[in-house]
Amino acid sequence: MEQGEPGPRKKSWRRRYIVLGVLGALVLIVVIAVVVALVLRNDTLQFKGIFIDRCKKFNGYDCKKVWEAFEQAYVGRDPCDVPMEAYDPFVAATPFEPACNRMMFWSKTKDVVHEFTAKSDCFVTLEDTVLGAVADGLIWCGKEGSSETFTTDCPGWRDCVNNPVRSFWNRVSAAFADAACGNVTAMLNGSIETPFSSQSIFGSIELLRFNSTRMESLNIVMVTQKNPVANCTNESLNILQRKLDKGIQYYCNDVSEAQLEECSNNSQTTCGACW
Ligand code: N1C
Repeated sequence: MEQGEPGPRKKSWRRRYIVLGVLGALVLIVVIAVVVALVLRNDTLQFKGIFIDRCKKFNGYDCKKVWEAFEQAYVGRDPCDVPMEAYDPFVAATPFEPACNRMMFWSKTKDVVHEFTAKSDCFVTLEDTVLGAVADGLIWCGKEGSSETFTTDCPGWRDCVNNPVRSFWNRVSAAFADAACGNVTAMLNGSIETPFSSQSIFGSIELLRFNSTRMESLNIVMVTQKNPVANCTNESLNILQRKLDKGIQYYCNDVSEAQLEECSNNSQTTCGACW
């Protein structure tokens, strides 16, 4: 062996350092991945973030207070035991000015309605107000003994009636209908056999809260496709009329989807004068 060359002992130490270094780096990567996964999986933080961001798009609300009023309804509670009244504080924290003559209700036509209202600024749905916007399309629930918000494994419509999502929509729909004023529009689906259902939120809550001291008329827009299954002569609409406060005028128009599209594309159109 020549002088100055690393001996076998030195070589093995160097190898050990390298192995230790690689192992250390691997452990670090795993730790970082676990932390990132935990943060991303933190339902409460994610859900709250979406909620607050949506709330902030509306002026004049204390979004921290709005969030607290919302989460107290279901956090720490059995997710099958959240009545609609649990959201009373949330409704109290989100007062809104009703847009008389421009309020839009719907049943089984969510996509068509929002396609329509997104293009023309004429109508305001519940999801256009802070009341509905913060939770639109979301799922959430709590658990007894926990202060977290969960977004998976929450009870659905079939599991139990008093679940946090259903009770929320019941409560905010009631608040929206309580404020309905002037000439009100509702879009129903002419592609199903019973466009009006007494079990829907529209039929079981909103319609029953329409009040003739504030409202003048209810204008049903029956959205029809090429081969409509139902139109304004549909029997279910007789039930609707019977349930409507007597002082409110009832009208119904069959409007094709193509016609609706034309209405929303036509910027000259004055609001509501399209059908
Ligand atoms: O049960 P629905 O319709 O008749 O409820 C619609 C009715 C509308 O007029 C809205 O004002 O009630 C209000 N509303 C919402 O704004 C809303 N956004 C999202 C009711 N439900 C809403 N969602 C979800 O759609 C919610 O999860 C609920 O269960 C469905 C109701 O849809 P539907 O049966 O077509």
